[in-house]
Amino acid sequence: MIPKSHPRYESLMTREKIIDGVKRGITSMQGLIAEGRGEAFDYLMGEKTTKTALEAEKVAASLLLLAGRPVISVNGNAAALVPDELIKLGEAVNAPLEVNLFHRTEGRVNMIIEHLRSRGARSIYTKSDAFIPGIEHERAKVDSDGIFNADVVLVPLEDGDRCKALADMGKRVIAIDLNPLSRTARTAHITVVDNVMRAVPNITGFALDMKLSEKEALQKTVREFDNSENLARSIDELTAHLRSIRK
Ligand code: PTJ
Repeated sequence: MIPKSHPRYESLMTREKIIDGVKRGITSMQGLIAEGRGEAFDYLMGEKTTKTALEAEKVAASLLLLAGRPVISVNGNAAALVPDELIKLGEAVNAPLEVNLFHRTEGRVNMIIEHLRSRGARSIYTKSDAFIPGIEHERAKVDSDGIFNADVVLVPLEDGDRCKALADMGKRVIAIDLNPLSRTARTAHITVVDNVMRAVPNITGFALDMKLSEKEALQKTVREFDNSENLARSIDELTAHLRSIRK
């Protein structure tokens, strides 16, 4: 039992969720390592949503609202950490979910689909009848109506090569990744440098607020966003946070 009064309660609870995901067969063993890396970056950032991340979250919501065929990709870590939040986001922006795994087994794909359905997900792409060109591992397998056909794909925390392959297919990619230096962060069109636990509800909040906004206003928000600049500012925020502790 972790007491709520513990100063790092949220972080420790996140860890418990990932461990639970591994025990249930939803999350891969490698997911534990990914979580550790994420935790380290979150710690360096001060375990809070920065101003820069909040800006990216607003742009992400705008792009999802503008999309014609948005899809939210779900891996083993996202399924363990934010299943309900991803379902809510999907409903807010009309984006079905699709399970897409790096360490893919059919068993784990089906278990995650069942997990999402049991939490209330109604719209999930479940076929694996198409391949993302340029990817030689199992992550290439996608649904021809889902990720393969999407114009905007949200990829919460992952390794980098699929992000580039999706961008090469002409899709707009939104990544959530606490590591502003990662390949995913540098390849995505919009990178949210924030913990997926905070990022997904924030994007949903923006989407609900902006749902009735004019298309032109959303387009302007997306057009004015510069991902490289945003990533550079994330690194500035990280170093500023470290300097503030050093004083
Ligand atoms: O379920 P699978 O088989 O698809 O595998 C999923 C993982 C995440 C294991 C796989 O994609 C992988 O190995 O990813 P990487 O290369 O470890 O990258 C994960 C990235 O996510 C790293 O840059 C971490 O910093 C970041 N990350 C980890 N936890 C979080 C996070 N970003 C946001 N929120 C987190 N909670």
